[in-house]
Amino acid sequence: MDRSRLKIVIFGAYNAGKSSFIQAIDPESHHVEAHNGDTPPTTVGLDFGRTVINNRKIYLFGTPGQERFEFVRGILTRGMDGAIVVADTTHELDGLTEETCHALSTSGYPYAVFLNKCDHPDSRPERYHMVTKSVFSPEISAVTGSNTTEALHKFLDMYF
Ligand SMILES: Nc1nc2c(ncn2[C@@H]2O[C@H](COP(=O)(O)OP(=O)(O)OP(=O)(O)O)[C@@H](O)[C@H]2O)c(=O)[nH]1
Ligand SMILES: [Mg+2]
Repeated sequence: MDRSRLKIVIFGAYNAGKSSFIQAIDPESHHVEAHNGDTPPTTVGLDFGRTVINNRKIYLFGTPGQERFEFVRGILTRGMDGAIVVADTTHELDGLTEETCHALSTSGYPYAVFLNKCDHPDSRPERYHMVTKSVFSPEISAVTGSNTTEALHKFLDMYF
């Protein structure tokens, strides 16, 4: 397998911080969103970002958080080398995150759970204990950028 390029797919619930994480890693990342009236914009298609770590090209593909975009998630996982689940630690563990972690744990793909929004006063990373027990699960903040690059480096070092 060609390990000089890696496709990493970013999963996570609606509003978890997937787009923000990709933006933190690659400020020039591209992002497709839908504007519907006064609700906050949400990702319809995908986010795409890239970076180079240890001479390796890393391609990050963000998946849409909303259930109705399930088909897009299916397309984005083709050719995936590894996955990162972004978890919103200001909210309780949700069904999509739990199902995604379960599916990844039985799939054999390298994956990690990035505990996001740790800068927020309501952040409680222990909410995700059930899905982080035996998985690399660093605490990050996608908006401040805190620990984002370091966590991605460690994840890649662990598996690739
Ligand atoms: N305090 C805090 N807010 C964050 C953090 N990451 C994301 N947010 C906020 O959470 C909201 C959602 O962030 P997005 O990056 O759009 O989340 P997403 O997972 O891409 O959302 P969808 O694509 O709609 O599912 C935004 O208002 C962000 O500013 C973080 O680390 N800390
Ligand atoms: Mg998004």
